Amino acid sequence: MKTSVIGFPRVGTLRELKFASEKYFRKETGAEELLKEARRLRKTHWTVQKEAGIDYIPCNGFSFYDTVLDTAVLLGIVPKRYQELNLSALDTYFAMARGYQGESGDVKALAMKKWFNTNYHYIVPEAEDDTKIALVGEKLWEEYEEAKALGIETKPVLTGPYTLLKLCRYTGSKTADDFTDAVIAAYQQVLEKCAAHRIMWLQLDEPALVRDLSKEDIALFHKIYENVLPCKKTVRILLQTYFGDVRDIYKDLTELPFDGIGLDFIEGKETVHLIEKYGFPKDKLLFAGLVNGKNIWRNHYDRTLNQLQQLTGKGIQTVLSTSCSLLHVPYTVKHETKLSEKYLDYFAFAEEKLSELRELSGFAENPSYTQESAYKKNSALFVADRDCKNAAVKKRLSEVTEKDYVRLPKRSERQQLQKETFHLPQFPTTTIGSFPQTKDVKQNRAAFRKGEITEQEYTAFNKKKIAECIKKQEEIGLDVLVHGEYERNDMVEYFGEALGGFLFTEKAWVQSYGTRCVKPPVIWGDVYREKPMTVAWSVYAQSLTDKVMKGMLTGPVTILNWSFPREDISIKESISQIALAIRDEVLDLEANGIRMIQIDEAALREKLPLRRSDWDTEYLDFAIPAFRLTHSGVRPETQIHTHMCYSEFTDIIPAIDAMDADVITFEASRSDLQILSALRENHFETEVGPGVYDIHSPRVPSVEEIVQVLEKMLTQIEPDKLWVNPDCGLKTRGIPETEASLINMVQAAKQIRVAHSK
Ligand code: THG
Ligand code: ZN
Repeated sequence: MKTSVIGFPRVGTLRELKFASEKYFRKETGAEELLKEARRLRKTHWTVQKEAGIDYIPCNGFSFYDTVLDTAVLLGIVPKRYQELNLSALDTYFAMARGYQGESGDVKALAMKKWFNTNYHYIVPEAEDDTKIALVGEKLWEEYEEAKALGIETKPVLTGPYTLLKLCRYTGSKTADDFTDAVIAAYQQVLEKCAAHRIMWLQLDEPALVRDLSKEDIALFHKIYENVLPCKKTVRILLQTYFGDVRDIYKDLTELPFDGIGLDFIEGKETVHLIEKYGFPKDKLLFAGLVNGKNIWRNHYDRTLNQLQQLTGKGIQTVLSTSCSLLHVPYTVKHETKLSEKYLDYFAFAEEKLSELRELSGFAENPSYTQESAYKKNSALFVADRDCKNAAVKKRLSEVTEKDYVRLPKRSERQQLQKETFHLPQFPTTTIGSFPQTKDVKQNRAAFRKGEITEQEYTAFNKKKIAECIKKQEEIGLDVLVHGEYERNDMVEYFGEALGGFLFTEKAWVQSYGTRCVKPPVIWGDVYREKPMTVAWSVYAQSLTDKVMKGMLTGPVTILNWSFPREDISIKESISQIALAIRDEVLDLEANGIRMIQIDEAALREKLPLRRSDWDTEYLDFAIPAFRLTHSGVRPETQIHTHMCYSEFTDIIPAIDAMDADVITFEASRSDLQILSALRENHFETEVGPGVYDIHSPRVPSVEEIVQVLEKMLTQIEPDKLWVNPDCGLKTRGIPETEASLINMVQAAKQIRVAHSK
C-alpha cells in the first residue's frame, strides 16, 4: 500500500530556519545566506521522507512564514501599500508578514488568525478592489524542480481555491463573488503549468470543507472545480481535506473528476459513515488519514490495520496518509535525552510517524504481519496499562458536586462588595500579566537549566526583576499591578512542568507563527497539583507594594488546548482534573493574601468546534463549568479576572459571561469594536477591559488615540464596568515601547476620569 504525507514541519529539528530568519531580520546576514539555509532544510526534509519510503512526498510546504501567505503572493494578492515600499520580493513578503518600518515607509503587518482548530496562525490575505488575482509566482515549480534535481519526485501542495476565497479578507466594496472568476483562471493556469512540468500529482488543500457549508458554499465549490478540473490534462488532482469530516459535500466530491480524495479519519467523526452510506468510487484513490498529524501518541496498529482492511475489502484503492500536515507535531524524539524509554516508547513525532506509515503499509499487504516484531512491539503498548492512573485524582473528581461549580453570592453582589473593598478609581488601569522577556531574563533561565548558576542565584535575579517591574508600574501610576512573569518560559509550559501527570520535552518545538514556536507539554497521566506553583512569587511581589497585586494563573481549558492531550480518557475528564489542580492554587493564593487572581483562558475560543452543532455538547458544556470549578471556592471579596486572546467570541458571549469571572480583559484593538455592541445586546455582566492598544506591534499609541478608543467603548459599556489595559501580555515587546505605551495609557485613563466623573 502506498503512503502519503500531507505536509512536513519546516523550521528544522533544532529551529534552524527560525534562527536564520531572525538573523536576517536583524540584518546580520544577507538574503543569500537565508535562501541557502532554506534550501538545505528542504533537502533534509525531502530526504528524510524519501529514506522513510514515503510515496507521496509533499513539496511547496516550505515557507519563510506561512503557506497561505505564499499562495497569496503566488497569485498576486499583494495590497498596494506593500508594493509601494519597492522592496525586493523577499522583503515585500516579510513586510506583509511582519510589518515594515524604515526608509521606504511605515506599514503594519497583515492580520494573523488561528488556523482552524490548531495553535498555528496563518496570515490573512487582503484583496483590495483593484487587486488583480492572477498567477504571477514560481515558488511551487521552483521547489518541485529543486526536489527533482535531487532525484526526488514530489507532490506539490497548494491552498485550494475554495479555501483561499473563504480565508481572504475583502477590504473594498468587492466580495468573494467578484474574485471567483479570476481565482478560477489563476488555478486553471496553475494546472496547466503543472502539466507542462510533467507533475504527476498536485495536492489542493481544502480544509474549509470541514466547516458547516451553506447551499451557496456548495454552489461556489462546484463552480470553481467544474471550471478548473478540465485543465488538468496529465496531472492528477488530490483534493485534500483535514481537521474534520466533509459531511455537507462528500457525495459531490466523489462525483467530481478528482483523482484522489484525502479524508481525515481521526477528527472526522462521520468519515467512515459517509463512505459506508455513499460508497467510494472505484476509479479514484482514497487518501486515508489514519495516522494522527496533530497528536504525539503512537498509532495503534491493530486498529488502523482493521480500518484499512475495511476499506480495501470494499474494493477501494487506498493510500495510507497522515490525518493532517505534520506541521503540528515536533520533529523527532531523538533529541529527547531526559525522558526515559518508558515514556518515549509511546511517542511518535513527525519522523517517527513516517516509520509508522511505512510499517503499516507493509503490514497491510502482508497476511502474516502478526508475526512481525514491529507489530508485536506496537501491540504490547496497547495491551498493558500505561502507568498513568492516580486513584486519588479519580476519587476527588467523583466527589465534585453541582455546588462546586457555583460561586456565591451572585456576581452583581460581589461586584458591589469588591468596589467597597478595593477602592479603585473609576476606569482602573492594569496590564495582562507578562512584562518584556528581555535577553537577560532568558539567559538567566538558560543558565539555571544548564546548571551554570544555583537555584538561589536564579531566584535572586528574578526577584530583582520583579522589584524593578513593580517600581516601574508604581511610577507609571497603574492601579492593579502584576509581577511580570519573569520565572515563566511560557504560560502553559510553565504549569506543565509544575503539575503532576505532565511530561515536558527539551526540543519538541512546534511552529506557532512565523519564527515563533512553542513547546507543548504532554499530558501523560491523571493531573494533580504536587505543590504550590506560583504562590511564593506572588506573595513576594505583594510584599513590595501597597497596591493590589494580581495572582497569575493559566486556566484549565488553555492548559489542555496548548498541550498534547491524552487519548485514553476524554478531554472533559482531563480538563476537569486540571481545573481541580488550578483550584488548589487559587485557594492557596487567596489564603496567602492575594486578593485578585487572574485565570487566563487565552485559548478558550480556538478549540470551539468547527461545526456549530458541536459547540455545546462537545465543548462549552464542560469547558465553561471547568473554569467555574477553578474559582468557585473563593471569598466574595476576592476578585477573579480572566483574559482571552482573539476576541472573536461574539457568538458565544453568554457562555463567556457564564464563566462567572468578575473581570475579563481581551484583545479588541484589531477586531475593531464590533464586539462591544454584542456585549451590550447580550447584557454582559462581567466587568470588561477590552484592550485599548495592540501589543503585537512596537508602535506606541498616543494619549489622544487611547482616549478616543475609550470614549467609543463608553458608548457601549457602563462606566462602572470598564477597565483600561493593553490587549495582551507584553512578553514579546521591548522595554522602551512598553513603558511609553503604558504611560500614555494611564494618562488617557486620567483624562477619561475627568470627563466622566460622577
Ligand atoms: N503560549 C502557547 N501558545 C500560544 C501562545 C503562548 N499560542 C498563541 C499565542 N500565544 C502565540 N504566540 C506566541 C508568542 C510568542 C512565542 C510563541 C508564541 C515565543 N516563542 C519563543 C520563540 O519562538 O522564540 C519560544 C522560545 C522561548 O521560550 O524562549 O516567543 O503564549 N503555548
Ligand atoms: Zn492575550
